Amino acid sequence: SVGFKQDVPQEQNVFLEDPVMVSVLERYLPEKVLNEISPDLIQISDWANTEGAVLTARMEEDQPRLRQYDSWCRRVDELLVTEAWKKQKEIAAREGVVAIAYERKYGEYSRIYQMAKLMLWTSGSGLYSCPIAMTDGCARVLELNGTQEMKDRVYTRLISRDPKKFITSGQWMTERPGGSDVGRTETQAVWDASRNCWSISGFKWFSSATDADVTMLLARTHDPNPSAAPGSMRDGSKGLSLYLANVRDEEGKLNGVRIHRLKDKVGTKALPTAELELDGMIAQQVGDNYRGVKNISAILNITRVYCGMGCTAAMQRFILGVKEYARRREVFGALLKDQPLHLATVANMELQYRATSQFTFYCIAMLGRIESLDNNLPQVKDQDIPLLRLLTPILKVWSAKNAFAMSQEAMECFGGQGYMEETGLGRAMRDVLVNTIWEGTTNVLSLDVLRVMAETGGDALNLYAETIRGILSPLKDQSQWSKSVKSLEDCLGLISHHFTTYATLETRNLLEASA
Ligand code: MFK
Ligand code: FAD
Repeated sequence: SVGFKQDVPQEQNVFLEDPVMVSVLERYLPEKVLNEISPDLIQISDWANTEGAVLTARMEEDQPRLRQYDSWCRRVDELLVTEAWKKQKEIAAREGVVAIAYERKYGEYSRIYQMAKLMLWTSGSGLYSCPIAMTDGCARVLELNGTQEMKDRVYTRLISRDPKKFITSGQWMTERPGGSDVGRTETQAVWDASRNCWSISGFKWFSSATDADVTMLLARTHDPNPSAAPGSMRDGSKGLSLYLANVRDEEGKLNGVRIHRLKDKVGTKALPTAELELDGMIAQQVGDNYRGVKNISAILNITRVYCGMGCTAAMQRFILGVKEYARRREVFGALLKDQPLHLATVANMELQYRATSQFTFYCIAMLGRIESLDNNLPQVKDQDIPLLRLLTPILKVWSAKNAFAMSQEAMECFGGQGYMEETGLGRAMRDVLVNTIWEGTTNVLSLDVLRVMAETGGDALNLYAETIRGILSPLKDQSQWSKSVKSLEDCLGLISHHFTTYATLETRNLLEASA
């Protein structure tokens, strides 16, 4: 057709095009490590734009389906996922997206390397980042609390780079009476002496990775003591234990699971999220009896950092896309990039992205140091544990709200085209939105922050104040700072101020470097 044709925004190698990411990595990684991992970060960014983009499009077009009955009306509950989804599993193994964190080749820096790679991989992963997050969390639980048998049989495969060995894990917590309030769990675990295992029955209301090989799940434990009255259980969350189960047996038959139905979701369409009925699922207990919530919290604390990483990755794509379009779209006689008001909008988005990426990697660096504690490396700081415990729920909440707000700004920056499905912004907006809900909603995580404050008698907050002393001049006097924090809003406001200050300092450094 004749007439105007818009100069098309081009895909970019995100790692090479984003000075913010490089600068954040420079802050946390020794030069030698950054030099060594950079080629891998460049190649994964290229992959996300090429094979990753093709696979993601296929996964979106051909969404998971459930074939519940065969032609003879026998219940089969066959979950049908695309070849593209299966291929993602293979790629995840080969690229070591879980393995890097556990091989610990770079000691405390391994987590930073892994999360940087995940950030660049995630846009091409078509939501496979979700099972990867849960797999990583499961690996951490088994590393901390698994028996040697669980480590040999399961853990080694969760962290394998061999696609033939690599397995993924689910995380089944949410039930119909309560997702936030898991103390209302109805699912029960009964000791089966004849099979020397636990037998689990109940109903799990959300299972994101229904094609996972194994799963971690919570269930209310029947008192295994032979002298206990049959069926005796404890109420609330103090009656729950953590279990590990194979989802299918070696022939692919479901292990006491019926797939009730697949969820019809607002976004994350490529992800096979299902409702599951459990009837005699064979499982092993992980960690102590009745410590289920505490034991599964190691997964929550990993997957919540993944949410931070995933939101940062989405924001990175939004800002790079918006800037690329602003270089090509002309309005009222000037490119968008030269229109002051548009520039102000983009600058604000850029600051949000920078602050979020600073915050995310600040937490990831701590996670890496804590995990290297297992190897007794000397550089671990004791303060990291309470600090990360305090900051993880805040990161999750803050990044999720920021990323969704930014998805709206990004859409608007593309004008009417932004609202078209073909630009992918609608999908990105729907997908990023879920981060406000899964792995804990905003208010539930706000209460988690208060839980940490109560449990540590304010020590975690004081540690934080100490850590940022000197960065924020008005807050130099720690005692004053602690006094000024009277509410959760104050706490969030100050943390936001801290990372926005980091982002501003970083902007100054970048400007000086480019001058
Ligand atoms: C790219 C991103 C991909 C991400 C993929 C995600 C896929 C989606 C998967 C899901 O959504 S899985 C379901 C996620 N579900 C949640 O996040 C549940 C949200 N609800 C909460 O977090 C509640 O606060 C909680 C379930 C923990 C409340 O349980 P309780 O038992 O009523 O709380 P309680 O009694 O305060 O805590 C029990 C113990 O756990 C306490 O320790 P003690 O018994 O020793 O005192 C707490 O300190 C401890 N605890 C709770 N949260 C903790 C924790 N410990 C460490 N870290 C935490 N986060
Ligand atoms: P509720 O807990 O009923 O929350 C409803 C509202 O009440 C929320 O606004 C919440 O903030 C508020 N609220 C709750 N408690 C309080 C309180 N004390 N004070 C103030 N407000 C409160 N779960 C899994 O276990 N495994 C999965 O794989 C999984 N995958 C998911 C995939 C998707 C796409 C989605 C959307 C969810 C998934 N979930 C999964 C479930 C998710 O973790 C829960 O939906 C979430 O934790 C909230 O629980 P709920 O749905 O029961 O809501």
